[in-house]
Amino acid sequence: MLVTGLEILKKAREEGYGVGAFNTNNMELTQAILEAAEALRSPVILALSEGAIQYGGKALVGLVRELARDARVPVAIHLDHGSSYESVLNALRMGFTSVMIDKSHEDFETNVRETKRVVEAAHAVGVTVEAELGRLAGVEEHVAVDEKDALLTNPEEARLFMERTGADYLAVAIGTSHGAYKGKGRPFIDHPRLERIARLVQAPLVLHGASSVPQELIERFRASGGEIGEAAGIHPEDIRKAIALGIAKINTDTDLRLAFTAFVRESLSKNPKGFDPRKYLGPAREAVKRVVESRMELFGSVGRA
Ligand code: TD3
Ligand code: ZN
Repeated sequence: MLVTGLEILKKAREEGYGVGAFNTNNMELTQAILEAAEALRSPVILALSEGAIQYGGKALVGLVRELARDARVPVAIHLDHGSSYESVLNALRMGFTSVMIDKSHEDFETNVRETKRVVEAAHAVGVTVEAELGRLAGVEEHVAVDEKDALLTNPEEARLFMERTGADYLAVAIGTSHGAYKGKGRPFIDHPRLERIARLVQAPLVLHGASSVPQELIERFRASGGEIGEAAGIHPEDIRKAIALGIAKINTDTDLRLAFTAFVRESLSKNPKGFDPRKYLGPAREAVKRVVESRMELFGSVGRA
């Protein structure tokens, strides 16, 4: 059933588990995410970026909406990294039940003003809002403290930001970054900072750039001819700890892309004579479903639907 983002996330923060926001841009990814959620009785958030909406258009949004409505678990359809008021309004018109406005690259006052404007519009039609404070650049462990401070979310500012904007959930910068290269070895995560933020902000907190980039998937990707450098993601233990401290929404895109692509590659190279798309998209869909299931186990959302 289709619900707002806050409906799912409020319960998650209160009860101390995390819910995955998984990015989709086609039918197979959408099915894999929803099949995993139903199999494990987990609430789930389907995230579409502006790029995904542009790529898939009405066909994709219609499919996502239809499948989310029919799902036997709570599902929110979420605009990921909305870049403008217009983009958010467009998502509201298309029936999204959760929107993100990302003005984290603007100064504090602009971020407050723009976020507030979006909150008013979204709340007027019963949709809940994610905002972001701090910059999601990859921050290395050895970076000087004051340099980190300029990039990562300031706890006192976070409290003020949420008070002034009325946003429903907050994306924080605590060391993660988007993509398959999050740092050397075990990428740095600032748990003490998260703990301070969570003490001042009662709203559900959001972790972007949370993919774990499993070594097994990297090896599979390479074995089938894929080329990738020194990839590294967030250690599962670091995610578990972040959830215990107040993270309720965990964004995962890269892990799904890696799984999907590795299995498409593998299927194509195993059967060079084949040309039936179902024969290589089917195994990729199954692989994504397994990744989503293992993320749900890690987040603790299994059986919460
Ligand atoms: O917002 N997103 C998804 C879009 C970013 C492009 O990958 C995330 O925070 C996902 O982060 P990750 O770790 O999967 O790249
Ligand atoms: Zn993100």
